[in-house]
Amino acid sequence: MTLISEDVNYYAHQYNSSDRDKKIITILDSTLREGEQHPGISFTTKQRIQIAWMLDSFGVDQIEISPVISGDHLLSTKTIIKQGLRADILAHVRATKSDVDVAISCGATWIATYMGISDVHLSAKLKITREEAKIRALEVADYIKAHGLKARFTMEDASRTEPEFLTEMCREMNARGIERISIPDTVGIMRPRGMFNLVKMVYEAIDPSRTSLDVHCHNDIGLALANGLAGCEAGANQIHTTIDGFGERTGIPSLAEVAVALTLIYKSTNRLKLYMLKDLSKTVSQYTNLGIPESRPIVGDSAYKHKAGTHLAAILRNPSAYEILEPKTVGNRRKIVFGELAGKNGAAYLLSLLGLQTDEHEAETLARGMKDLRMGDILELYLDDRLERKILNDASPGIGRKK
Ligand code: HCA
Ligand code: CU
Repeated sequence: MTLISEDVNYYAHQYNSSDRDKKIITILDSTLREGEQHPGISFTTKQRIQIAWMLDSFGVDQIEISPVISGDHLLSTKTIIKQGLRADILAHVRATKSDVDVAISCGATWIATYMGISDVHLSAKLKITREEAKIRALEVADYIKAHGLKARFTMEDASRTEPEFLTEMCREMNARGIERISIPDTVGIMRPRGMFNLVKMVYEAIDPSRTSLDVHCHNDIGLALANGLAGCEAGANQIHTTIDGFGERTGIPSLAEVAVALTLIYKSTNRLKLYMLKDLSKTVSQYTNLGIPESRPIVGDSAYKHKAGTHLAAILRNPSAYEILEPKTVGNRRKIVFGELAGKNGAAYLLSLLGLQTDEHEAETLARGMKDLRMGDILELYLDDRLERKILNDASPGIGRKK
């Protein structure tokens, strides 16, 4: 059977079932809370406000910040709440009445409380029994609801919690009309199928019309993004991110990867301004001084560089041969790398940029010369405007691209 489509990624989308399971999945960004838990990161109040504005304008649905860390965080939380952004601002605090009071004093309308409910968290951290934990959690939930506020409850260390206890806690929260429950893989131990099973179990235990599920996955083995997306396939409708994936230890999924995955391969309808992704990453890297690894997907400098001769030959005709999206749609740029791997087509392009008339023989000589120099990569170039324009006209920009 031959399926005919204009979209070069058509068959990939068929394998992914992207057209079948389209559903709206929103993003909560936790750069200001989880992100600041990354070693070496501490924003100023002014930086936090700027990041919140940028995230809001980018289009995330919720932004999380903790007011209880310091006086400075308290001030940031109050000020960000006052900005009247479109995104909900969630004050993230421990599940205690005194922490909730701090969140309320900030003017928060959304409060996210968390409690470690696995046996190891109950014994090593809270030093209470499951029964005591349940009483405390429900008291706090009732307390928030008595104030007429919206609430999320995080079942911290959910992936290592006894399933009966986890589902019982979720059912109780559900019955109290808690708007959202977060199911985190706090230690990053899950594989995608495991995260799917965990979220599905919770989803089936509650009435999802009363309570929606968030997934929050840590990246200790590098599976955070895959696990988070698996959780969304199982019933969660919101995924947690931070800009560049910073967070406790090795962090959580990056905003850029999640935003592109949701848009391109999950076909989730959204209003995200993907072209801001590179700038968001640059802004945060200026504030953290941690830099952006050049190989980082979407926002890294090498994300859309092409080097091998066979790749260059194709890219110069139609970049879709080796790109899944037009780099400008995520605020990045395409570059080609000239050096010993460039080959005849790369060499011919270089000669044409220099305004030199070329025949095949000259291009081959230059390609051989570059190989014999053994100098590795000699230069990197953006495609010239004329060719970029031609490519943009030939292959439609952005997400759906022509063959
Ligand atoms: C933490 C724990 C947390 C909470 C996640 C959430 C986790 O550092 O306080 O509230 O959704 O990973 O379990 O980040
Ligand atoms: Cu976390």
